[in-house]
Amino acid sequence: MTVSFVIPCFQEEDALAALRPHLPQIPAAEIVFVDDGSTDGTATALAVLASEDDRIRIVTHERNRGVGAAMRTGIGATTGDVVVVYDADRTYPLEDAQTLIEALQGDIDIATATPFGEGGGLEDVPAGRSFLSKAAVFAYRLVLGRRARGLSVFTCAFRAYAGDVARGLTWRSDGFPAAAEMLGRAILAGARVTEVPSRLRRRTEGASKMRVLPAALGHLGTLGRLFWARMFS
Ligand SMILES: Nc1nc2c(ncn2[C@@H]2O[C@H](COP(=O)(O)OP(=O)(O)OP(=O)(O)O)[C@@H](O)[C@H]2O)c(=O)[nH]1
Ligand SMILES: [Mg+2]
Repeated sequence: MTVSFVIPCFQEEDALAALRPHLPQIPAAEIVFVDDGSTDGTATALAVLASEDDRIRIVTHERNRGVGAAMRTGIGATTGDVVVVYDADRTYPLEDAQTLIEALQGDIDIATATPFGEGGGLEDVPAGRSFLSKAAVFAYRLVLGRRARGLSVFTCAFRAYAGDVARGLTWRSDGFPAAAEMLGRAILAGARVTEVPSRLRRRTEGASKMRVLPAALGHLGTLGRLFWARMFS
């Protein structure tokens, strides 16, 4: 079984420098970094990483297109039996990737990390962020119905997917709501999902690009599209 990692990056020169010593711990045969039109030192930082680790491939967007578009490009470039999406800022422990990969057993298609529930946690995460995540759980479960029963998170992008499932997914959102849209579309298509507890901490390098209000508005559009898909297709 081969594993591909996808790591979207936008203005992440500091986070990538901090990721450097951890590269050998990435449990993958292929690591696809997507430089999403960064204008800081991200390209140089990625070139340094690639010179040290021949598993690394770099895909570049000419202009910034958003994390949803970066995941689309990155996943499309993978070849692994399993695809893991991971944030460049390492706000979830890298060690938990192996647990996600191992959770893809039997008929499970997607294993998603969750900070909610037993064994998970949020460390110093801004209140607006956790509120948005919890509100999103309520809304996505309402829209997706019984098939989403029991899920505690939709907005967390840190997941392991069966490779064919990831590469077969289509989603419209180019921004932050993409993580929830991907899960929602997969569930509507019959994918089986499991959750793995993990601890989300506040980022320590670089700046967050996440803006709660635009993300919340984006989720409303995504929820509408998923509701439409559930009802009419
Ligand atoms: N925000 C943002 N992130 C992008 C974009 N393209 C790629 N990314 C990457 O997507 C991942 C998630 O972005 P973050 O800014 O960490 O968003 P977050 O994890 O929700 O919030 P913080 O951890 O608080 O910063 C990071 O690896 C980013 O570098 C983009 O256009 N905007
Ligand atoms: Mg982050």
